[in-house]
Amino acid sequence: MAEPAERIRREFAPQAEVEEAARAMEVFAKTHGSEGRRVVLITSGGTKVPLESRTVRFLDNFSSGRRGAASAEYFLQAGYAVIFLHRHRSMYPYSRRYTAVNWLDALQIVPAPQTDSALTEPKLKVEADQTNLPGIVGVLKDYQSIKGSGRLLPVEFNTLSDYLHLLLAAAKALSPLGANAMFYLAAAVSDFYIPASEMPEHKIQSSSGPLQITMKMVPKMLSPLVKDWAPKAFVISFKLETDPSILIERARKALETYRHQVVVANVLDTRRSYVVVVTDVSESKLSVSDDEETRGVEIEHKIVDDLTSRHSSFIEGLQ
Ligand code: 9Z3
Repeated sequence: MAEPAERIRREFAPQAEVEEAARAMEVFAKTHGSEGRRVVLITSGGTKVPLESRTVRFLDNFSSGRRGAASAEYFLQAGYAVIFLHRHRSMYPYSRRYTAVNWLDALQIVPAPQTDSALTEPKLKVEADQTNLPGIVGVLKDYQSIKGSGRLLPVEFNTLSDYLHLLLAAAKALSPLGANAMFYLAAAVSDFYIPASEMPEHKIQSSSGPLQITMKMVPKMLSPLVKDWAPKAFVISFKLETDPSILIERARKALETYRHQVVVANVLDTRRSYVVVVTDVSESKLSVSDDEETRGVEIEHKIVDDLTSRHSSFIEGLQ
């Protein structure tokens, strides 16, 4: 295994049950691979970078995980098997539509039909008020059908360190699938971290005055992923900027540096309605109009449609 993998093992202590998740991903990839199904690894959500070993404070970022969770639904709809590598408590496929709902307002206690003798306590059941949960019947049906199909494997990370270990494990699991594997790297991963050896053990004291920290660069995973870990896979990274004027140039730079297939470029403020799909030879703008938005069209649907067809061409050796 190439040097970056060694560095991850040496410098980042995982907290999650990485080995168990690694085994689950391997079995999942084997099962779906042997049935000829395409498998996509979606990464989603932000990462948490601790400032102390007994962590009180950490550095986080804005990502809600909506892009990843919505995309997972559309990949599942397109027939893919999905490993959903997501930040703990970030948005989740299907349930993401109800993150703003207070469930206690949406549920009611009602009497249940009595089957036993009159001596037992009256039975109660809980009913959902659908006005507070728009579309719940359809969403629940989709969720249950996908769950039953075994095509969705959720894997959670919390810290940057967990993420790095799990991405490496996922790449190993998917590599045997060759071009049938897709990596859809939508997580907003920290570029900076403090190595365990340089981290204070205890809570940093404010009595010591203003805080100055120096952070190291996180190893770029895309490079070994494309070159060594899963060299035949179809790899998509996301490029996020706040300044639209440098977006495409940065996306092109990433393609040149890592030599993968696609960069989906987006700007923080407009990311829900506009992205550019950038390849070596093309730039395709995808957008959601106001009218489409009111009809519930999501940009992720368009991104996934675009990428699944590019993936087909890639498998056929055309891209
Ligand atoms: C993205 O650009 C995603 O589209 C968003 C989605 C994180 C903006 P939300 O989770 O937002 O739906 O709220 N992801 C990649 C962001 C990133 O950090 N990319 C790195 C970079 O731009 C390269 S891998 O340098």
